[in-house]
Amino acid sequence: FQPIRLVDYQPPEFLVERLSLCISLAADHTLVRATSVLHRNRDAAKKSGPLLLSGEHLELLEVRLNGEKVAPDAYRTTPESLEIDTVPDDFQLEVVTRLYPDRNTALSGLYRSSGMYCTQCEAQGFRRITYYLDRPDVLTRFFTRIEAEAESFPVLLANGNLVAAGRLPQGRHFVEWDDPFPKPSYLFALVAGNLSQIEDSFVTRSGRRIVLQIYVEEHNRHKCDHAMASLKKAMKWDEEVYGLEYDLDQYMIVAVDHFNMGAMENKGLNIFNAKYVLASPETATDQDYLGIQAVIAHEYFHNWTGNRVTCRDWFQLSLKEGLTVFRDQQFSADMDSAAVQRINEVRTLRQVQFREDSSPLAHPVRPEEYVEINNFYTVTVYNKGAELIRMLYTLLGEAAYYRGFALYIQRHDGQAVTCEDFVQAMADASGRDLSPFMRWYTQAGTPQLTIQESWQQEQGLYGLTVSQQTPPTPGQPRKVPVPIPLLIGLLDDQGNDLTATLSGDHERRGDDVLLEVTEAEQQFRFTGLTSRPHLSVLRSFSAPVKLHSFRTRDELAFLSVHDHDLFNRWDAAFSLSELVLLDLVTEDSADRDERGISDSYLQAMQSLVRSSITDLSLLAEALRLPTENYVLQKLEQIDPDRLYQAYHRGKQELAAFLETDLLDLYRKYRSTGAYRFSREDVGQRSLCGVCLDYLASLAAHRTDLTELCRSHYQEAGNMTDRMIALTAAVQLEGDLREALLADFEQAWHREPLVMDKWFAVQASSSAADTVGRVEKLLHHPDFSLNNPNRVRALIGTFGQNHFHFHHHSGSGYRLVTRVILELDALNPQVAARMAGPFVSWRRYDGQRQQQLRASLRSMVEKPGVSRDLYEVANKSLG
Ligand code: DPP
Ligand code: ZN
Repeated sequence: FQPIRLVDYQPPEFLVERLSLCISLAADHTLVRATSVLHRNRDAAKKSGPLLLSGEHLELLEVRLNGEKVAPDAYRTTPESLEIDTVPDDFQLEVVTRLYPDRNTALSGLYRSSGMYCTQCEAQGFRRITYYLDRPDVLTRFFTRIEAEAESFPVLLANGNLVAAGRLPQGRHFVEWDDPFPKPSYLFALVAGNLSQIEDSFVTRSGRRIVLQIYVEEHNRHKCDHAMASLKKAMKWDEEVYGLEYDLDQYMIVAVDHFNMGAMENKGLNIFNAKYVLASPETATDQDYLGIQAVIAHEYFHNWTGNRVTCRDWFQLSLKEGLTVFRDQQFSADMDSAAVQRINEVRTLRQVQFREDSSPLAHPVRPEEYVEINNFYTVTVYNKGAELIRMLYTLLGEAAYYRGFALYIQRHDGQAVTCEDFVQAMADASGRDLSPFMRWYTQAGTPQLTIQESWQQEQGLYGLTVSQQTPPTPGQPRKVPVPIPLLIGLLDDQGNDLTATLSGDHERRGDDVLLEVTEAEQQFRFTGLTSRPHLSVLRSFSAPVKLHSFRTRDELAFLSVHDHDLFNRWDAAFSLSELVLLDLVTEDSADRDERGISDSYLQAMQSLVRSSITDLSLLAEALRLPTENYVLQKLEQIDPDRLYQAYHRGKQELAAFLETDLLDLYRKYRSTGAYRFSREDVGQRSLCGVCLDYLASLAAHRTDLTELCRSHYQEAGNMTDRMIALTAAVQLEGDLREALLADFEQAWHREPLVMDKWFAVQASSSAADTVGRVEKLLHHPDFSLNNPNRVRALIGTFGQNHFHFHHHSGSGYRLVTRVILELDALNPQVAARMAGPFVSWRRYDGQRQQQLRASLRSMVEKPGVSRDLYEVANKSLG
């Protein structure tokens, strides 16, 4: 497989003036007639030559040029293309293809999901529908006619506005959709099915009434209200904050059961993984509610950042994704607890993105080459990409940021552009030179910051020496410094902010001081202090960097109680927990049993539990420990057994120390009233969940605590509480676990999204028999490799179960490898994702290395391996 390189980018040789699709769905195949008007691109380097179109898994039936049939010897097809030898500069092209959506298990292009037809064209699925210039810089106006049997497919949808509909002979019917906004093919969508809808409307600030529709299967109709409410909030928010209004008259969302990703922003017709649409208190958790709100908003926000202004090529993916993730993060922060929102973003970054950044798959936010673009829908492109936008926001300040954004839209509306174009608009609007900032886009890896403090009492002089260093990543042995916005605060011994009276080299951002770190090493000085301050650093996580720990545990304990920046207060507790857990993992086994965790840590956590934090979600997050998957990043060589033992010993010790406090909190906030998705109620449930999780870790020999789990389950009036109890019970081996799992299955076997939770909770269990259980679940009648949600629930979750996936017997590795090899033939995108846990094989001991490497080899060498899986496995082997 040959990589595609950014440096090889060439403008398209042809442009498409308009495209008219006639898609006729028949019982066992689909016919597509694509009629387009093409012109040679005057801006292209080449001014003559054949027309080369992309196409995969297609049966070509006919090609016509200006109405004339093209003789078969005047064109050539390969499994990936159609090349027509001689074409004039301006012409009409007609291509007729046949496809078989019912056999499409890759879920890219046109496919069937639970009786309905739907499409997924990003990144390169449109070429599975017809031969086309399937690249994001070719924009055109789409006209779509769909024909299908009327009874089974009463609802026929495509992008834009409905312009015609009518009956056809033999029980068939047709519709015609016209999308007035030129778009690249990856934004095309089609849906055909027997769907019911809920409808609402939104009046834009300029007074236009937009029809909003959510299409689902009839039995899910009652689960759309939260999605609809989220959509309306998002529309309003984007008008108020970004001044952006919706453009078409109709906005449609369709929920499908089989979907490779979360959702897709097709123009006017978003297609969603049902997981991000359907919610009722009985079937969805608070986290699901929050996820739906965020993803509905994300896809809606793409209408401007992605659709109206799109990407020139797929290397620029973060242009739309990083920006749109940042926008949905801003939105979520405004809707709910801003601190908790930020905490969760930072957890993902540290636990998933930092790990990717230090793995063989590390790549810049704007990658330079790929074998399979689907492998680059990553936390780096999305979440680190969003951090880049956030840094621009912090560096420029709010006003200049929004000016820059408006300029970007004004300049590039209707265009396909690059990351440089975005940064240039920000530079022009703020009058700053942002060229050094582009290094964040081109350089992979997580910068490490080292901070040294100095204090001279006589002069009241406080100094910081900040140095940065980014470790090498594959293909980038040497790194240069990047511009880092460092938000800090200085506190007195009571936690009061001293920054208001400071003088020194800095700007202000709200309550915080902004230091701009641009060099490998830099000094900052502050005067006007009477006593040595406490440093609160990297407030709000103002840059995606690792802080070399330089603070004492006492200092962290102080900040965890006194910092008035809520995010940093959490961060101090988190860092403290991390240090304590690391100690337990790395200390000598000889003195391990005696020492236990330090009193000062236990006291700090107790102060938190007893603190006056009123945002209960925030308190819950402060108490939640860093995961094993986070802690392991700091270890030279990972010993999964030792990590697991130490981690759980630490957690139990903490739980035992805090038991009475945890029980008090639990009893105080446990509520069995009617479900409300409100900030207060979510906070209460979250806090009770954390308490129960700690308490359950002590429950092995404690019937009172086992009973607490049981009653939590039995009294649960919603899925959030039910899952909290089930998750706790599944860690315990014994009757309770079996009873609750059986009850849950019996109650919910008709709800696929709920059954995903049932599969996942067993795959995530720390109980000793987990590998065997997962093996058994592979043969459960409800398990299917054809449903990505189910695969992610069972295999994806198991891959993150560090201890059991890395079981010393190798049984975890064998199980996942077997599934990946089988899945690769069906759905390469998802198969490649499942290989993630193998990637960092070098971090383990010799025997595990051998087993992991053998697994990766079997993937690379599999006959007929997909490019998706090949690229991931091959890069991992290095
Ligand atoms: N573009 C989609 C999203 O991020 C992914 N298919 O929303
Ligand atoms: Zn997106």
